[in-house]
Amino acid sequence: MASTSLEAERVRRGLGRLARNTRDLLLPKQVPRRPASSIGALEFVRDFVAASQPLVLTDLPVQDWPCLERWTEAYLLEQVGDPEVSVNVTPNGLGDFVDEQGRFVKPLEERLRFRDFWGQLQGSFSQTAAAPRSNGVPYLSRQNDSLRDELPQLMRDVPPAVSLGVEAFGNEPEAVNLWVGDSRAVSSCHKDHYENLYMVVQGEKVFTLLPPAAAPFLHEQLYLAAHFERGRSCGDWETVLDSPSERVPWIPLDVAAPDLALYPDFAFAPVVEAWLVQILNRLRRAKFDKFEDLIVAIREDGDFCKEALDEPSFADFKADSFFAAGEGKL
Ligand SMILES: O=C(O)CCC(=O)C(=O)O
Repeated sequence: MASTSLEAERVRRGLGRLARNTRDLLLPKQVPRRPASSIGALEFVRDFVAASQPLVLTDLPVQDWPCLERWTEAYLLEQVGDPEVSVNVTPNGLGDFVDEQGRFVKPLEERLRFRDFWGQLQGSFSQTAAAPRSNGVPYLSRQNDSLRDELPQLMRDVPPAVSLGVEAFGNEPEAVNLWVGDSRAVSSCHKDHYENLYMVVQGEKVFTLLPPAAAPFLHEQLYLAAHFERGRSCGDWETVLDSPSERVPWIPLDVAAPDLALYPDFAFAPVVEAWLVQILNRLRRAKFDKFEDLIVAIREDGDFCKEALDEPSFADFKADSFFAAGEGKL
């Protein structure tokens, strides 16, 4: 018995050292940003993939990504308004999370015409997280190849594969997903065992990223699986245990606001935040030569943001309906 606990302590210390070394030697203070054309597969694999390091690729060529120009509301509704898509709906915006009763809760999956999903999303911009719409927070977030499977009409607007990924990972993409949602939709902390290339077509996306060495410090446990269902009266939601309910391993903590009293090991986990942003391309072309520089500065320095946007040359930018509607969120 004594030797088992000694062994456990030795492993615990070793994992702690690995996490500390990862933080000190490998974790970038900020996720590096590189123009896509400046990096080849060898460098990508050597410096990023093999070392489990994230990278933001900027300046993607518009000719390879027609979606950047084409995906306006009018275009999307014309192309895919009527087909049905699977939409994950939750009362609180949280997909796949551990609730206060210690259940692993999955969203309600509803089939909606794309135009009805879009209408619900637009209708909810005036709502806040504190007062969510009674019919829930919709997030088009199906896995398993949702773009090719449910919206193949849009595949002409993206390359069939990203050549850097094909060369670096050694295969064509196993799944191409399209996810559409607003700022209330939050994916809880989870482990991905696949390499991911993530493209933001419009808006802003923030990732909290943890290297593999953080895994022992995430308080992962088994939870009974449950799902959301709509209640009897409009606006009511119920959490219902799956039948039969399996135990699912999941991470219970909120990495954006971890409760260290409840989850003290998380203090040892190395963490870095990555944010991606894509503003409507027409604004980008019209207003900025060095758009990435402006956005980085805005993100890092709120005062710069205020000053920059107060300059007369940015007046049109600020008045654009995209920002006036509060969607820009910069
Ligand atoms: O976009 C999200 O909300 C989560 C994305 C994700 O979980 C993933 O790419 O693995």
